[in-house]
Amino acid sequence: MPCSTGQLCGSGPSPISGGGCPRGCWVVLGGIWVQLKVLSSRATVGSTEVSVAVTPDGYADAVRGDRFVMPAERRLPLNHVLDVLEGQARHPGVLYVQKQCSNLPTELPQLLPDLESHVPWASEALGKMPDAVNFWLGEAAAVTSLHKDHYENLYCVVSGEKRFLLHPPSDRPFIPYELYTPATYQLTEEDSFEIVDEEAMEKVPWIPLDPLAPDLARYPSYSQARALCCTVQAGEMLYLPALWFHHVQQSHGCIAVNYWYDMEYDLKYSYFQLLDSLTKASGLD
Ligand SMILES: O=C(O)CCC(=O)C(=O)O
Repeated sequence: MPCSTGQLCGSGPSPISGGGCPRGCWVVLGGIWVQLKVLSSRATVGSTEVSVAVTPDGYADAVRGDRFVMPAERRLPLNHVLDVLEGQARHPGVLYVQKQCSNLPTELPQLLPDLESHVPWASEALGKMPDAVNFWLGEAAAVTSLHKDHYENLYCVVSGEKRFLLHPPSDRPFIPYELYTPATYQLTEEDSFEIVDEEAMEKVPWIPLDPLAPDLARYPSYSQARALCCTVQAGEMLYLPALWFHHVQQSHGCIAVNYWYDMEYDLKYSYFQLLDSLTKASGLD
């Protein structure tokens, strides 16, 4: 059973936030108190347009049928996103501000004075600065499907909570991958969604399995995988090591900022590549 092996990190109320943290709160980053006044006032960033992933069901970058489907992307003022989240305005589909590759400095530079540009202890330990600082704000229905990245991920929750389901890289033999034709959701004039193939793109290897409801008849090896679950609350930070598989859910309106440090392509990476190749060669995939 997924998540039967207990908690990876604390899930009690943050000593700082007292369990609740409206817009504007204090978080601890490696022992340093940092005032994150993210969204402390709609006046600061409300009129700023941000990229928003829009999907019919909350799943961006996920397998749907025989396709790997990416979200429709809309540019919306942050105020509008907040209004939709608060039920004051309507927009078709499920919204998630989640454009990666440093959407915080590129799309919301007004917030930069309110947070640290890096996590000092992590930068010291890893011997480098982050490649990207990302801002996340989404509806409860927005879910990130199981995947892994080549980043050391320092994931800070500012408001609300995120629920991570994690697998170590050593679970790779039990986690299925298949090749999918890439496609993108498009919003029609009638506010419905169409799936349009990305003809020019190569097939995408992706994980078809939903760890919350694994199809064990189709993917029996997954029963040997052992998931770890943790809830990261406002004021807390998760260190999610590179190559760990992760599936992410959130509370409604959760705000998070994370720091991606490129991994070292060292022995750890080579071992993972070996395991990956052996898994494919043995037909376990
Ligand atoms: O917060 C999320 O929804 C996903 C985060 C994630 O996948 C990442 O930081 O790599």
